[in-house]
Amino acid sequence: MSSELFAAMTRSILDGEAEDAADLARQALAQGLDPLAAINQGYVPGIQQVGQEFSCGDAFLPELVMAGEAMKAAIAVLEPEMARQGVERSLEGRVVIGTVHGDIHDIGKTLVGTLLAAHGFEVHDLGVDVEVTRFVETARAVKADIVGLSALLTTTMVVQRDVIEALEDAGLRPSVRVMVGGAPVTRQWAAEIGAEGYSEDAAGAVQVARQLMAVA
Ligand code: B1M
Repeated sequence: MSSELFAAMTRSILDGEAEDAADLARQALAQGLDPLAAINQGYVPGIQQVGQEFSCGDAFLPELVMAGEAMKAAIAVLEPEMARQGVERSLEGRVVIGTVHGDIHDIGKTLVGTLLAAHGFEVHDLGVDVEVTRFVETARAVKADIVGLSALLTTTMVVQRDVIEALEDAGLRPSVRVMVGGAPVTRQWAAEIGAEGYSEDAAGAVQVARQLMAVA
């Protein structure tokens, strides 16, 4: 029963058990479950609960770290299958993606990058804590169509605006479109800073990236 498996996945994140999380991911693949459904219905509820407990003071940094590691262990098992499902697609566009300077949250950003690659985009993932200038230099070097900026902290989402301004100063706008995302980021914020694209999740990011290519 997939609901029992999803509940066990949630538990593995709450307990910060990376090996359990990875084993359950293997079981999901063996049962032919959609890897993205496993992430969204199994693991994400767990990490969201840990986040809530952390903000209320019911969980502490070590628990946050362990939950994050468990989440990454599960995604590492599921990622190849997500990538495999996207093979043999034509090139949809070039994306430079990263988590902005000051921010080391990489789970959501990596998920977005993996799904974009699985759907035919050439993805240049710069990792986390990426300096503003690095986004600009890479966008120029690879002739990016889209720059994707992830931010998970209210203190770092402002860096998304810095990157947009730096792209403008470098003369790369409007040929380079910008998509923003991350837990504190909203459609309203995207509009305020002049980002053409916003998505609240990874599947939506693929749709948004396609729309951005269509109007390019
Ligand atoms: Co941090 N953390 N964390 N954390 N952490 C949050 C974000 C927080 C909301 C927790 C809380 O208090 N409730 C809070 C931020 C509060 C705020 O700013 N208002 C917080 C804090 C405070 C911190 C520290 C400051 C804690 C400390 O040190 N005292 C610290 C900051 C470090 C830093 O970055 N400088 C910190 C550290 C960490 C860990 C390292 C322990 C770990 C990250 C591990 C890792 O990434 N390798 C961690 C974790 C795990 C979280 C929570 C619990 C989960 C984040 C996550 O991975 N979610 C998080 C609480 C929460 O978000 N509910 C929290 C799962 C992931 C699939 O979702 O990343 O949202 P998400 O990505 C989604 C969408 O947002 C969207 O699609 C993704 C997939 O569906 N999306 C995009 C993301 N990027 C996108 C880009 C796009 C489009 C869509 O286009 C380009």
